[in-house]
Amino acid sequence: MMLQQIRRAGGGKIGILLACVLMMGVAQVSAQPEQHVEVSIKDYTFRTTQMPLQLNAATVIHVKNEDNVRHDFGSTIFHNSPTRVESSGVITYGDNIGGAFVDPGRDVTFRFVIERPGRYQFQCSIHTEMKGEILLLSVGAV
Ligand SMILES: [Cu+2]
Repeated sequence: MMLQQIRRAGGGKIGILLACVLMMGVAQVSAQPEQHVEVSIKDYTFRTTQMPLQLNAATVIHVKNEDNVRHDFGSTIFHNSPTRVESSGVITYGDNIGGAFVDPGRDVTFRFVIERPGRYQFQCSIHTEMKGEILLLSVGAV
């Protein structure tokens, strides 16, 4: 609980750092590790692998473009969430980003905290038939 308050008040960096310290030092404490969503793009199709996602936990979406053309990963999932985007070694931050373009053979990593449960669509704005979905469960929901 204390971790969440610090993360909200002080920004993501402090929270993530603290989470690492907690995990190394006190194995019994159920500090939440990062939860990962892997998205690969091949043959103009999104393929998604995700574990059950929980609210208010550090979340990483990794998008890899295995095609020979440029694609886009666009979604409302990042709206109103401070998001760190790493693309080809360049790191940018935004509170309301709509996604990122992924060049052929490259990958993009999004780091953020999801605060609203639901089904989040994502799509490629270049090839509008390309769509996918990320499902976010609410903690404690039965
Ligand atoms: Cu595309």
